[in-house]
Amino acid sequence: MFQLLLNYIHEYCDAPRPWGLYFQDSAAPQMEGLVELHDNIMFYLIIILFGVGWILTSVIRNYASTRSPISHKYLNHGTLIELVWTITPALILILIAFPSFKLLYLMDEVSDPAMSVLAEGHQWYWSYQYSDFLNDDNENIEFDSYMIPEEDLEDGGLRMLEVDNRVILPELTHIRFIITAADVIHSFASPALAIKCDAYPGRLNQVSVLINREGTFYGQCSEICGILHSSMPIVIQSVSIEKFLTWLESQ
Ligand SMILES: [Cu+2]
Repeated sequence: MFQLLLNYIHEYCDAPRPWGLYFQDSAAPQMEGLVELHDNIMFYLIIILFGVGWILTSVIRNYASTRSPISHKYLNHGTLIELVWTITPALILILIAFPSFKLLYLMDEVSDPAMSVLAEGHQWYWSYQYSDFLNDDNENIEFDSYMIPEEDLEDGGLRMLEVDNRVILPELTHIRFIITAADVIHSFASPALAIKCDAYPGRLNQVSVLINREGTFYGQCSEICGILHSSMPIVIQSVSIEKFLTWLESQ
């Protein structure tokens, strides 16, 4: 029973929901960082929103009145207010820029990965290669991952998101994704893992990820790449290391 519940959680609880407006639940340290940066910026944004809103309503309501704190006093010229509205935004921008750059360079770092996965975008599917592992025929483990069309979906399968071959990855392991494309520009993306990386033909881009829990994470190609751009989803399933080894064994 418990196992059944756990399977359900791992299978469905990270799936995107209709009308989902906020981030998906994070499953990687980078995503925690992004959510934190977002909340940080929202803090300043709300202060600015209310500040500007107050000034605007004040100007509209009291424009002709001598009681007006803003519109009357600074109708022609005001050195002080000009200094304030120049320096304050500059300071706020600096306050936003520092954590932003910190996160940007932190996410750029690919530190000593335990394994690499090559993801190659094609019109219109993804193919994956586990170049660190060989199968019984001494070949790299590689497979294509196609979307399952709506009429072939099993009960509970997600429309336009389910694929025939998922990317299986171990949890709590430093993984490097090498991302490229075979034909046109695609983009490899998984919101819960904070991955979004352009896939260019003839170029290898890399991102690193550490998935900190088990789960099934959905993403989509995020660069308009042709008529079936919306039909090349990405499904990354994170499992325990034992399960990952069993899966490797079966390839
Ligand atoms: Cu694409």
